[in-house]
Amino acid sequence: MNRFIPTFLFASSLFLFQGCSLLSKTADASDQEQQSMEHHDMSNMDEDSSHHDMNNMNMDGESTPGNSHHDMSNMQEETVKTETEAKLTVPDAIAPNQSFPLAINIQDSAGNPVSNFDISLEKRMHLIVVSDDLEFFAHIHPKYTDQGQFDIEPSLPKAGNYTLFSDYKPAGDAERVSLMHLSVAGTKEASAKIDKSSTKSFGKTKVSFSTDKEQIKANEPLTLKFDIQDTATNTPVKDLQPYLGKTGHLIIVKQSNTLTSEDYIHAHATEGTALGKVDFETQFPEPGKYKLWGQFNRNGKIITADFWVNVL
Ligand SMILES: [Cu+2]
Repeated sequence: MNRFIPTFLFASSLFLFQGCSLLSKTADASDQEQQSMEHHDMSNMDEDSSHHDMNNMNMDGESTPGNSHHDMSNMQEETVKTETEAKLTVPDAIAPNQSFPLAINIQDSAGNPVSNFDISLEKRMHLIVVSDDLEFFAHIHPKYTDQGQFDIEPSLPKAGNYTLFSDYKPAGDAERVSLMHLSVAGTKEASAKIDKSSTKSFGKTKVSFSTDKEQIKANEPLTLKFDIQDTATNTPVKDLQPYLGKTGHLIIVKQSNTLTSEDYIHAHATEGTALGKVDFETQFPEPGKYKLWGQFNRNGKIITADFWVNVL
């Protein structure tokens, strides 16, 4: 009897303690769930939401090591998503056709440099530069210096405004796209007329663009098809090689008065297509005119094939 009471007291206090800890665990779990939901909501509002989801969809089902890595980052996106910002530093006056120093500093929301990046498709940063009329396009790779800073010396062909989409992935975090703007000084030339043709030659390469749908409608998944031939022989090219880890890259930008990161899509080629054929699966977020640039590697020479599409 003497021994029973203390045991009983001990047992009941243990029970109470356990009950408490269970309660607090439940509370913790629901807190976490709420937090991660808030993160998710934030990430939806964030710059790289739907486009990147599409992007990731394109990458699913492929089996390169880079891909499974990317899938992991998708899972992390649910819980880890820091806010980042890209700060652009360029000279006050930029002249056409003259190279100039361009620095991009990636910072977190507190203004601290983000200094660790995962390598995505062979690079720490992919930088897409387009003129506002979408006539000019460049896909370049600034060199990582230190303390969140990337440097490159580009040159831009004509006066006017340009938009820069920087695509990067802070270590262990979700991939994102940050937008920047710059202008080149001088008198603006009139934009060239939009070339709507779907077959064009780019040097020794002839590219035909088509889709698997008769009409391209917003928010409908579709396949964008590139048929790549040698102009000399009119036969499918046999010398396509991977470019930045993929058979092809496709950048799509919506024609818009003020470009936002919502206007930007970066898709990757699906694997297993026939000789000289490169397919991309994607969808357009809203009706409008879009310009797309397919990029392919012919034995070390990068072909950039641009086309316009009208999305209903
Ligand atoms: Cu790139």
